[in-house]
Amino acid sequence: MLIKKPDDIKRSEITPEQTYLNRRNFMRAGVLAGSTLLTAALYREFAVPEEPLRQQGEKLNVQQAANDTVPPLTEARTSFADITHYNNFYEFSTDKSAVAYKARNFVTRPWTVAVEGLVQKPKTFDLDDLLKLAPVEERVYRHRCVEGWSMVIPWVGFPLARLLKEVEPLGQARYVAFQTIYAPSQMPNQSTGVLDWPYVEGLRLDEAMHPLTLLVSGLYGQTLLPQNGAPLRLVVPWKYGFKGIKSIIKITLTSEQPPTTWNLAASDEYGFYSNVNPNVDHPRWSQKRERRIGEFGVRDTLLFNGYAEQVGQLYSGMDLRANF
Ligand SMILES: Nc1nc2c(c(=O)[nH]1)N[C@H]1C(S)=C(S)[C@@H](COP(=O)(O)O)O[C@H]1N2
Ligand SMILES: [Mo]
Repeated sequence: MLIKKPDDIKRSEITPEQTYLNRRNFMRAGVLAGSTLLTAALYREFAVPEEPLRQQGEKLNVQQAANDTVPPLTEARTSFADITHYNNFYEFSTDKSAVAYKARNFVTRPWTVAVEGLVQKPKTFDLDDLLKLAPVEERVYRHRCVEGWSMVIPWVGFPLARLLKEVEPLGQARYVAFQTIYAPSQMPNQSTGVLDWPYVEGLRLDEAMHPLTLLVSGLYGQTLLPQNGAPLRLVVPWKYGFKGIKSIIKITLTSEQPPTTWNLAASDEYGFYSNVNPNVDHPRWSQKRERRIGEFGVRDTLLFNGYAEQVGQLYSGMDLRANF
């Protein structure tokens, strides 16, 4: 297999997660995957109709960030068009440019989010009640995908801590598990073995309670479009993008470290922590640099994606190579 340096990578070629998947599917089918070309051909989706030109969400009543926990970003925001048409959402497609179209009819109402497990007051929230309970604010964060690209996104959301406090975690709770909706009639790839479904993710409780950790319901002042994880997704800005699980229906407080989809798929490549770290390479490629979507050239990747001052102490004393 051909591994390229980030400098050589063109947008359409950054697909290591997908390369892995193809390998797995080939193995399942009893065929040996030898060439990237062949695997790309397998997944190329022909006949993807033209995308709707101007998809818009509903305008949100957004407050300015209420506190000084959010480091100000001077880097340019990625365009709305790129944020909404360059997506990883494998339930719909493994082709980043096809997700927007394939997800366009995804139904996001009515929607409930169950918060349960080791909590005093388990509750299933209707999404609109949940959003009333927690006023949303704008948070401009860097977004770094493990594949080597990044964006700057003005998310709209509220701290996950606000929801967790509402249900009162018990003393034994040490982790938070998240689950995406399972709706194979709407999500075509859930009828395939491309990943184990439903998509699941997890955080340590202190990571989940950190003021930078958001539940997101919008971006650029509008409700999320389906391709970005409508109606509610997680955003953890110091971790690789795959931790930002989309279209969440269940949140469970646990005492044991919960399974995560990418760790289940390839435990040697994707760990539980998945903190952005230029000093710990992925086994098949470097994490030292990244390509900012919409810009030419590459940038240096920052430790904890530039949020070390805010979150570094969560990992003091931990070996970040062993806990990748
Ligand atoms: N349910 C679900 N959540 C998911 C994914 C997915 O395939 N399914 N992809 C992840 C990955 S790899 C990334 S980089 C981000 C992409 O979010 P965006 O499309 O809003 O930029 O979503 C993450 N959340
Ligand atoms: Mo990603």
